Amino acid sequence: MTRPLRVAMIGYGFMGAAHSVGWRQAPRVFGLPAEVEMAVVVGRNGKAVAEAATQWGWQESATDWREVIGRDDIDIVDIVTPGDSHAEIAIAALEAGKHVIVEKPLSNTVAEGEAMADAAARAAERGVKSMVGFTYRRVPAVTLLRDLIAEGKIGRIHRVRASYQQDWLVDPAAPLSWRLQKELAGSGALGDIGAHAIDLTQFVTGQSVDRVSGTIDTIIAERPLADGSGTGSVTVDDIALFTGRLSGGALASFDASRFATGRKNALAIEVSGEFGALAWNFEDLNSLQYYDGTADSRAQGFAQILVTEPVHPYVSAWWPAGHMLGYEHGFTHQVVDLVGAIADGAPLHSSFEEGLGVQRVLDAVERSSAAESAWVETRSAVA
Ligand code: SOE
Repeated sequence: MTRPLRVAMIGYGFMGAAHSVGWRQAPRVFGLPAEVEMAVVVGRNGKAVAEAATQWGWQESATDWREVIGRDDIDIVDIVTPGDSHAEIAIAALEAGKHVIVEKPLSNTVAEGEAMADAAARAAERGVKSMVGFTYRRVPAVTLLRDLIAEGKIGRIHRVRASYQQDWLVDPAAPLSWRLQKELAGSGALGDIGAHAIDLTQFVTGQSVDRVSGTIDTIIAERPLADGSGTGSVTVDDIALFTGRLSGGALASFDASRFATGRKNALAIEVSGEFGALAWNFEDLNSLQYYDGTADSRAQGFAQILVTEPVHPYVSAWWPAGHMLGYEHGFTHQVVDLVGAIADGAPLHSSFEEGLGVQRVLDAVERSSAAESAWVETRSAVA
């Protein structure tokens, strides 16, 4: 029998916790084609990473990712560090022959993303798999939404509305975390959560966002440093608004904000087509709204499909029909798909190439905003 696939996770913040849940649950709940072992978690602070290892069930902890990547007993490298180290770690891991999963967004810049996609393509020739953690694709209702569009249920796509709203930066006392520094995070709301809205749009429609026009804004430019030693500059956007033209011709609008007062994690997408529409939002993540424009006109209206049945994607491995899933299940499904691709050669989506595509859209939005070419003075007035 072949030995288990042994995983090293680099990083151990919020996403480290979420990925750990995925690695722990997937082999227990799904019949995976290979055994998986949570071998080692890596971080710079030895004491803190050792505690994380104990809490989440990793066999050991380490402080030097290069040494871990060089180990023969490691098969998969899971990267959950801030974006500034994604390219270096992922390329080194791929060149060492390790399968790689990296948190979104793929990289901080298009140039890094291109180097990563090149490294992934070269590694793929040797059977090495790579994946970007666009987890929301793997929410059963989102996968179903994609499947129904692909089957033609709503016909030609006319319009997409994608929005991701959070409010954790409304408080001026919120400290200057790494997510607010361009050199660490790449961008702000745009890349952190707008990337999900772009990815979902491209995933469910099967179309690329080919052109954009956008505006980004920073509302609070100076924030307290986490260690209390003063303040520092916010160098990323707080809000990103943009429109996009899809490869099939339809218009899409995108709205990403970490200043949406009262909205905690409101990711939503609605796709309007010639025969109907489909809508999903994270706050009701087991439901898919479906409007069938071909139904008897007296009985038309958005219907709620509860995506909790064994016929639905990923669901049959979990609970009896009708029992709900949550945020963490997407991370488990991500592991199921990656291990399936490694062990059985099952097709894998959210490739580095797709991650690079999202990166190109993020970059285009920033360039569009800097150019301000879309602004037209209106001479409107209010009383
Ligand atoms: C922070 O805004 C964040 O954790 C994102 O980075 C994640 O991708 C999203 O799932 C939740 O919000």
